[in-house]
Amino acid sequence: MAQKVLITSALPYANGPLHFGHIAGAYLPGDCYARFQRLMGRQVLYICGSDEYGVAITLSADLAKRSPKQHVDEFHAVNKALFDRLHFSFDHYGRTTCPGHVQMTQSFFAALEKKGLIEEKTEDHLYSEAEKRFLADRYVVGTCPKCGFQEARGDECQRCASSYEATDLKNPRSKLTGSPLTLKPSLHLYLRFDRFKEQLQEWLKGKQWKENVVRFAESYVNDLRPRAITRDSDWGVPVPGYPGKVFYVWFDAPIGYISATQEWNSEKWKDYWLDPKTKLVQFIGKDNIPFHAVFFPAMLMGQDLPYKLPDEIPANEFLLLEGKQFSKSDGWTIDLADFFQRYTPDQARYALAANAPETADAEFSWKDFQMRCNAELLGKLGNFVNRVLVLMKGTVPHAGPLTEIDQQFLQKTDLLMTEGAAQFETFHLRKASQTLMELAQAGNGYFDAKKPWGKGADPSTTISCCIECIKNLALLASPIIPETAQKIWEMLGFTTQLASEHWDAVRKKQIPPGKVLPPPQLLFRKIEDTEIEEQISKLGKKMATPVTQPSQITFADFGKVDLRVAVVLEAEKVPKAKKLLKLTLDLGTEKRTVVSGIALAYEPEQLIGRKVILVANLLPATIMGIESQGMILAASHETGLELPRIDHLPAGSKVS
Ligand code: B3M
Ligand code: ZN
Repeated sequence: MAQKVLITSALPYANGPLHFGHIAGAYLPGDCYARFQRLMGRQVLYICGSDEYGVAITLSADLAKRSPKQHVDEFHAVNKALFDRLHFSFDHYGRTTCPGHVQMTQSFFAALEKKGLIEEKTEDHLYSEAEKRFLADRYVVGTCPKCGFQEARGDECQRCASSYEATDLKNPRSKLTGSPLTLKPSLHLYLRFDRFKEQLQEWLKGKQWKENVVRFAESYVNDLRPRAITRDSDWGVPVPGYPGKVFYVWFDAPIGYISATQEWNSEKWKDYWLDPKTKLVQFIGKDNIPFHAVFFPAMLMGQDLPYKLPDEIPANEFLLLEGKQFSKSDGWTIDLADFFQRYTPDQARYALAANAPETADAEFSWKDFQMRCNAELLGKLGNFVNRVLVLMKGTVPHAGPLTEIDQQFLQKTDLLMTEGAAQFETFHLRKASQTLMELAQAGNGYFDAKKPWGKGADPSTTISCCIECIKNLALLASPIIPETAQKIWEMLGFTTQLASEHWDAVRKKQIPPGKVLPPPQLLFRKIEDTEIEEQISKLGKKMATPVTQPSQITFADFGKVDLRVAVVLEAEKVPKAKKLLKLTLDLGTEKRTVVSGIALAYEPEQLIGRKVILVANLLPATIMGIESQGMILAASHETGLELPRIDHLPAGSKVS
C-alpha cells in the first residue's frame, strides 16, 4: 500500500489578510511538497485551516471595534480565497470554530486530566488597574527575559523567538493603553509538561531536522515546566467545569489539525492520525517551533489513543519585503487584489519558491520578481518551450540515431530530474526551483549548440530530444507552477491532469512520432520596468485612512439642500483668522456675504470673478463677528483643499 503522508501547514490566525511573507514560509513549501508527494504516488492528505481563537483574534477584533466572530468570519474567507487564488491543493481548509473542535479539544483535556497531568493553581497574573481586568499575554508588552528586547510580546519574543509566560517579562505594560501592570492572584489550570521530559528527550534523539529546530526543541525540553492552559475569556473552547475560562489558544490550535482532519472525513481521519505508518510532516514558521516540536508532541503523548507524532517539522525563516518586515499599517506591503490583476499565481509562486526563506531570512523585492519572471520564467523556460514547438511546426518528428551530444543532453536531463526530486523530498524548494531553471537552460544550450534551424540541417533528432526535455520540465515544474506545467503538458498533446499523474510514469512516457500537437501558446508575458517602478513607488505610502461612512439619507433629504452657482465679487482676509476669507457673492438675484475657511488654499485676488457653489438655504451663522449667509463647497484632503469648477453657467444656476 502507498505510503500515507499527512501534511499540515500552520493554521493562520484569521485576524487579518495573509501576505506573501506568510505564504513563502509555512504555506507554499507545504503545497509544493504535497504536490510532489502526490506525483510520487503517495497517499497524501494536506490539511490547513484558520486559527480563530485566542487573544490575537480578540485583540485585533477589539481594535476593529467588532465581535471576534465577525472578525474571523471575514478573514477566514479572505485567507481561504487567497489560497484558492494561488492554487493551493489543501484537501481541507477548516477552522477552529467548527463544531467538532470543541469536543476534540475537551477530549484531549479529559485524557490529560485523567492521567493526573492537570493541576489547579492560583497564581499571580498581570492585572491592569487602569483597565480593571486581567490582561492576556497578547495585551501585554515588555522586555524579553532572554534577550532584553524591550518591545517583546507577551507570549513569545519576536526578536529571539523564545516563548515564556507574560509574567516573566520585565517592565510589563498594557499594549492598548501603556498602563503599568501589577500581579494579582487568579486560578488557572496547568499542564504538567515537565512530566514528559524523558519521553520527549527519547523521541527527539536522532531526529534529522534542521539544526535550529533541534536546538530549540532540546533547550525547551531541558527546561520544561508546568504551563497554564486556561485563560479568562469568553472567546475560545470552554473549559468544562470552569465557567468564564477557555483553553489557551496554543492548547486548542494544534488540536485544530486533528479536528480539521475529522471534519474532512469523520472516519478516515483516524487512518492518518492513529496509524504509526503515516508520515506526519508539519510546515511552520520559525516562531512556532516550541509549540510543534515540544508542547504539541507532549499533548499527543498524553492521550490514550495512539496519536502520530510529527516526523518532520520543516520550519522556515521569515520573508522580508524590500529589506523590511511586511507591515500593513506602514503601507509596507503588496496589495494582492492589485497584484493579481497584473500577475499570475504562477509568477508569484515561482518568485516565492525561488526565494523561499529556508536557511535564513529572505526577501521579496520587485526587481527580483521582475528578474525571476522575465529572465527565468520567460527567458529560460518559456523561451525554450516556445522555440522548440515553433520550429517543430505541429508534428512530432521521428528521431534519427543519437549522437554523443544528444546522449549527453538526455543524460543531463535525467540527472537534473533525479536531483530535483531529491530536493523536493528533502524540503529544498529553493534548490528545486534552481534545478528547474538549470534544466531549461540545458535545453536552450543544447538547442543553440545543435542549431536545428540551420540550412540543410535535419532538426528531427534535436527536436525529439528537446520534446523529451520539455515533458520533464513540465513534470519538474508541476509542484511549483502547476498552471504553467499543465499548459505545457497539454501543448505536448496530453489531455490528463499532470498533477494526478505518477512521476515515474511521466518520466517513461513517450510522445509518439507523427503525433500532431496543438498550436503552442506563450506561457509568460514580459514585465516592463515602468510597472515595477510603479509598484516600488507605492511602498511605504500609508493606505488612506478609511473615511467614516456617513449614514444614508433619502433623496428627499438631499433635495432639501439648495445648491446654487455664485460669482465671487469681493474677497478679503478676516483679521486674526488665518484660515478665513470674507466673500461677497453674486447669486444672480441677490448678493450674499459668506465666511469661508479657504484662506490657506486661495489668495483673495485669485477668487475675484470665479464661480463657486453655494449652499444657499443654510441658516445664517455669525463667524468672527461677521454674519455668514451660507457656505461654499470645497473638497478637502490631508494634502490640501480645492474648489469645484463651474465655467460657463451663470450665477444662480441650480446644482443638483
Ligand atoms: N496561528 C500562529 C501563527 O499564525 C498560529 C499557528 C497555529 S498552528 C497550530 O503564526
Ligand atoms: Zn528575546
